[in-house]
Amino acid sequence: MTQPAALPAELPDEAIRRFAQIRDDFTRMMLGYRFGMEQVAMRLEILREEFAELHLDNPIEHISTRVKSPESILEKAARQGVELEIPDLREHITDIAGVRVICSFVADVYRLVDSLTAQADITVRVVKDYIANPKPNGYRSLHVILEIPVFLSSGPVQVPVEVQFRTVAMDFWASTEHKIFYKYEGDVPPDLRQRITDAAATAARMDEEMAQLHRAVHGGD
Ligand code: 0O2
Repeated sequence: MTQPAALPAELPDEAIRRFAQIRDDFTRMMLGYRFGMEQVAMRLEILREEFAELHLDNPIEHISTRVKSPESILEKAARQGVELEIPDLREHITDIAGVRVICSFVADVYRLVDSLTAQADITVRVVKDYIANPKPNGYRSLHVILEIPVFLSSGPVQVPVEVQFRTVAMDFWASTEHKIFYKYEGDVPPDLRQRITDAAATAARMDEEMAQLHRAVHGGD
């Protein structure tokens, strides 16, 4: 078993004890998020394999996962005025564990959300439908913050996981927009901002065109 790193001997016992407690609590919290995220990804993989094996229309193109870094959690907590205590972080920072699911068609997004959230031990906390109501810059995706149980040695914990569902076209726009914002460090000139928003509309038209082609070939509404 890995032993925790030794602390400097000159620190008072109480400070060492408190530090070790915070470190262990934080490690346990992050483990819970990782396991929760892996559980959600596994549930989605099961659906994907089921669709594939039964030769049904597979709605899932790609699944990715990430746990927010401690720096990014602390930065978001500071930005939102959240206390740097574990119960406060648990309550208010709901995207520590993230899963992103890329679907072929918009209809697949809604079909998949329904299949996942119908599972008996999954609780939906928040749904943000930026497909029905895109952000002003054109960002589209469906975000679901759900809770899934994770069974640790200390007992079960309900872990919130943010799942972002989007189409390939939405994902292409979002990842490219993210890069452009990074390059300009958030200060994008207005004409470029407008072009980014126009590009989001182009991506939405592409989704609609592909859905129409799919219906023309395979039927359906
Ligand atoms: P990362 O690395 O992808 O996790 P906040 O998280 O404070 O921004 P809120 O209300 O908690 O705000 O969440 P929101 O806006 O519903 O969703 C936040 C996440 O959605 C972001 O996470 C992005 O992944 C994605 N997102 C939201 N808006 C945009 C956008 O305009 N462009 C792009 N490319 N992605 C967006 P993070 O933490 O920013 O990053």
